[in-house]
Amino acid sequence: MNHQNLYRTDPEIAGVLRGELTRQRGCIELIASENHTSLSVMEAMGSTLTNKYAEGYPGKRYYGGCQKVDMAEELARTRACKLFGAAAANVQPHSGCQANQAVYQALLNPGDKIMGMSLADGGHLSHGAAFNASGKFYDSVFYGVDAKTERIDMDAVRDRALAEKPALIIAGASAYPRIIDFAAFADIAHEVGAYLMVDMAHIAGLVAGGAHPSPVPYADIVTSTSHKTLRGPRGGLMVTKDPEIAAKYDKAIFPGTQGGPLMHVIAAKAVALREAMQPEFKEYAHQIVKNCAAMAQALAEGGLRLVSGGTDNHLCLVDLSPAGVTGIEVEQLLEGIGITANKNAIPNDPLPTNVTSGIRLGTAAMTTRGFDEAEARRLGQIIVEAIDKREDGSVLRDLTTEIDEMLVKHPLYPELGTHPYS
Ligand code: DSN
Repeated sequence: MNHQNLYRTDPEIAGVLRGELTRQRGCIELIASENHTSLSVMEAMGSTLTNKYAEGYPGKRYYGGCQKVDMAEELARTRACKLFGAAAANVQPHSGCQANQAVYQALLNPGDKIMGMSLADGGHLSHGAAFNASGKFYDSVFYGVDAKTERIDMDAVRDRALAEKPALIIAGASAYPRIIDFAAFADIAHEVGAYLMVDMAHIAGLVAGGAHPSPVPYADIVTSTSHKTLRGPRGGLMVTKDPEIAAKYDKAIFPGTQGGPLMHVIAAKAVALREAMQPEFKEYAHQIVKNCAAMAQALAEGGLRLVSGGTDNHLCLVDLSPAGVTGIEVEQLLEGIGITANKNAIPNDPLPTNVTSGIRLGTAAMTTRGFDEAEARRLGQIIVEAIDKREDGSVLRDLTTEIDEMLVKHPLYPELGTHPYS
């Protein structure tokens, strides 16, 4: 983490790195899909493993010199299997999107029907959105949330599946604050003869820490990113209880959709997976959920409407329309006082996606920094106060000072100190 070479050879990029560290240190990160990895994860990423080509899999590579990277990949696969109770894992996907594309290639033919959660209701673009490869090459249909409860209605999912007869059903979301009933999804998939894929990207860390039910016993195949609640490097992975599906998936990743795997990222995934096996990670995962509940309660008490009425996981989706503000306005307002978050459509949002009526708030990163429930609750109150008094510069200044005090209490990467090269 000492960037003295970079400062010498490329001061512009060194300055960007320094600036990003300062930015992350200077704001409370509430983007639900982000986290702060350990320095060990970052050390594994910034390593000589970035130099190595290793197309293929451990023991069956198309390049020589793969002894060490084989060990890294084997460790990552074994740890992923152990952590999630799976029979097989693939840690090569470069991202969550690519992890998903490989499922379609492994299990479907172009034109087959897939059924995922609609993007407008909290699903992900790689689950069949028209502008994504998943929607261009497959015939995608969608389920959503119930108009009243704003939760997934499993009877409605079943009716849609019976009517559409998809070859693959996808469970998993980007902006859904409730527990997903994987057993019910599996029953429906079995009834209609579909595969069940679960994309657990958002909740993987909660699953690992026992703070959300695991999809692995129910799904034919489970994909994830490694950088959200799981707190690893940016990347994707797949786990399954079915070795035959795993064999098809391996071919779909390489040579199907990717060439050389990113061995430095795979080593970093192994580090993160080991971290997620430690008892402290269980506490961390449960604390994320407790913090989110505390923050959400304060938001609701302050008069904001929570989509679905609350949260069971690491995120809440806030309907800002009662306060007469938009998602983009609140995103910018919060950034001004030291909180990073993202605007997000709410179900049946009348506003365009670059404006939105909602904001998505997640507690994975702030929990990594050591925030507890009382502080999460206060953060919820601060957000309400900032929205209510958005025209009052002196209130906003006071709130900024309070956020600064919280940040000082929970420093980020204190080990890096203030060394100019850090
Ligand atoms: N972009 C991620 C998120 O923010 O939820 C999903 O890929």
